[in-house]
Amino acid sequence: MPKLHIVANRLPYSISKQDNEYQLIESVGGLATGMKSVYTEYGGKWIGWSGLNSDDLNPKEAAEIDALLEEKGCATVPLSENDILEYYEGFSNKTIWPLFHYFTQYVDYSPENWETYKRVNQRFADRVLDVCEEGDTVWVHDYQLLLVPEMIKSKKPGVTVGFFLHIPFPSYEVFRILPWRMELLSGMLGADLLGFHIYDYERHFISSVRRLHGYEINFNQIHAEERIIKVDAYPMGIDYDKFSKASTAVMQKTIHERSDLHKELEKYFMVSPDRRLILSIDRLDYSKGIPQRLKAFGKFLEKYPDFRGKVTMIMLAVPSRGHVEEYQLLKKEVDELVGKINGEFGSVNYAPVWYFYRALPFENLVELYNTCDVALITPLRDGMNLVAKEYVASRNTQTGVIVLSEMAGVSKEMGEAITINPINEDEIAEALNTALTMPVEEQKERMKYLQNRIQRYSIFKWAGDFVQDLDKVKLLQKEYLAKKITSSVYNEIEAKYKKAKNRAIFLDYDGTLTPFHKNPLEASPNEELFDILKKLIADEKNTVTIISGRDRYTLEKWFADVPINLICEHGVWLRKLGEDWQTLTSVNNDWMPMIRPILERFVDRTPGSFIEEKNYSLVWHYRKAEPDQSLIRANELKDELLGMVGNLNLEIMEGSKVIEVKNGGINKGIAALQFIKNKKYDFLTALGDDWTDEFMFKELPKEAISIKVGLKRTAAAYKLESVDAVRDFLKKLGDN
Ligand code: ADQ
Repeated sequence: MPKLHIVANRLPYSISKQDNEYQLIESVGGLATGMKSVYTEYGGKWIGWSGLNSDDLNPKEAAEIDALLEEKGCATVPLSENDILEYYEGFSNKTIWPLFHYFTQYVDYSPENWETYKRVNQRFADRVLDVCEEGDTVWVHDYQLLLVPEMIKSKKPGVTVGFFLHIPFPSYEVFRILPWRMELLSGMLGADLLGFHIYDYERHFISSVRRLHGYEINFNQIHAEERIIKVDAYPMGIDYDKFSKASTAVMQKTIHERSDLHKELEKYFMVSPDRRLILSIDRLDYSKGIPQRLKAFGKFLEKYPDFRGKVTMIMLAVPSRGHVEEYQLLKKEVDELVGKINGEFGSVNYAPVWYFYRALPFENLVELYNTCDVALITPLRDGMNLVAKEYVASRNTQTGVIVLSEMAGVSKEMGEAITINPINEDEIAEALNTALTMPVEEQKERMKYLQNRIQRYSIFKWAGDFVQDLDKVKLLQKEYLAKKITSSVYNEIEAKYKKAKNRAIFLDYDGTLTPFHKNPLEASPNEELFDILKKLIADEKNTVTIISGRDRYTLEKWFADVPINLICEHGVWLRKLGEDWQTLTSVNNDWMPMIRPILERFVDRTPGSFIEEKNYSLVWHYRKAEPDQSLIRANELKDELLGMVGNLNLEIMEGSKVIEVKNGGINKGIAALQFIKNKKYDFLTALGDDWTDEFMFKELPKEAISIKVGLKRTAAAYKLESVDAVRDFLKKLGDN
């Protein structure tokens, strides 16, 4: 039974030592909760770091801890002091974290840290390879382990790898700054399914892949050399019922059972019933916008003096990454700002900000969610932000308002929150006023929608969806790989070839016999290709035809010394060996003056693109243009042309980085059929790589050996992965 394993920087337990004995403390974080349900159900392991410095442990202690964790299905990856410094605090938290959150000024480009990051990622991957078998599934988490997917895939290609990034993936313009961008991207592309919280991160990732790797991308499928890789958005959820139930339980406690914090909160409201509480909760991190939030709160008190003495902000900041300088400076700034606001607006019995610099037990957290009227969540950047969802889940009365940064992934799911720009202190101050004066009915109306949505897409649904899609991606890959020409498939084809007396061989040119060239005019055949073709032609049983969208002059020139049949312009022109050029159908060019100006307009607006004029068609080439822009332009052009071509009996053909407008009723399929109609062939093969070749694959008789070059969906019976594979294939046939 295939298993599912989880890999994350941290294991879902931390270790404490009591009376000289090690004990495990279960993590209560969202990821731990969600993933535990997954890996235990599928009988897998959780691979990660225990949180301890391995230099501090003697071998006996390390073995004792490993054994404890082993019992819980965990496999440990040890980290030494230097690893922690350079891999975790260094490359993960001082390089990737700031860069992916758009804090380029904080990025540390230390090559030593990069080396350690690679080494430690390899250690994680090796541990995974120890515990998993071909056929298993591995789900890798987050930015500390970007290289792990490829490290697993390259050793065990039969393992299905999923990867989820919990932080934003930045735009290409930011990602490209990293000297190691290519390695990181290749590392991630070892996965079969990549998940992000929201579509924007997915889009940024795809754009980096397109620009750096040049892979062909169809919507959210990346056509890598050997595999289809799927990319999708899965907004991470929370254990909704846990918060909701805890919130009810907290409220049902008798006075004696209530926590100290709860009693304090009640006392606060006893002073005056129109008092209000605003809640602010995060790890103390510069990405969370805490200083800006404090300043905005100051502005609010200044602008709305009636609220002074009546509104308090409870600010929880969980200590985080305290060894990193930026975090120490942030702590100082926050301390000072809290002091300043309390000094300026506070009084003997009123503190505007209650500041807690520590983690709180779950129960206290729920008490705060339950009691506070407004959640003020204003990160400058945040992958998702689970605090917003936890607040929603804890509001059993359905009152409460969220003021939310548009820079948090969660804002995409919370249209009912009051969204603000986290830098705009005035806007936040206004939003606080709106939130605090919002009628209860409106609060309930908004909260009802939020609760429905957040409850539905819980952490369990999120994890389940991802795992299900991992299964689906396996099926998708099979569909694409099913018809690969393996050596046994080749032998069958060769046997048919040997037996045949009359063979017709149709060969597309660009992308099939020869790789694409930035400048199509420079893609002439080389000696190797001539040798392959000449050998095939030398066999009298073979009728070899190049069937291409190119114009006849170019092909005639390139193949002047080769006795080969040519079909050009997708079937408009035909030249049989020893005969003159003939058109296969009656066509005219009257439409060209109408269509040319449209294409010219697109050339003007798309630098690097150009028009090719053939006898019976016009082609807009955009291979040399900027990839993302030209893709948008290509869609616009298609749109515009589609409105015109019907009346003119024209067809629009989309090839590889080209859009071609031509007379209707002509294509490579019709041309190939015309070509073979007067003779009986007992071996038919057609090779091509793009959409225009699909006509051949569809039109030729069923017994034809149709071969698609590349990984895209096709009507062909077989596939070869590249031009090199095509050349090998033809060379072997020709050697017979
Ligand atoms: P974080 O940056 O840690 O997570 P967030 O999603 O808000 O941000 O999660 C914080 C968690 O810590 C919440 O579950 C919250 O309850 C808890 N917490 C906060 N303050 C606490 C306190 N004082 N005491 C106890 N617990 C406290 C990263 C990304 C996010 C992404 C998550 C999940 O940065 O963008 O949402 O991963 O993918």
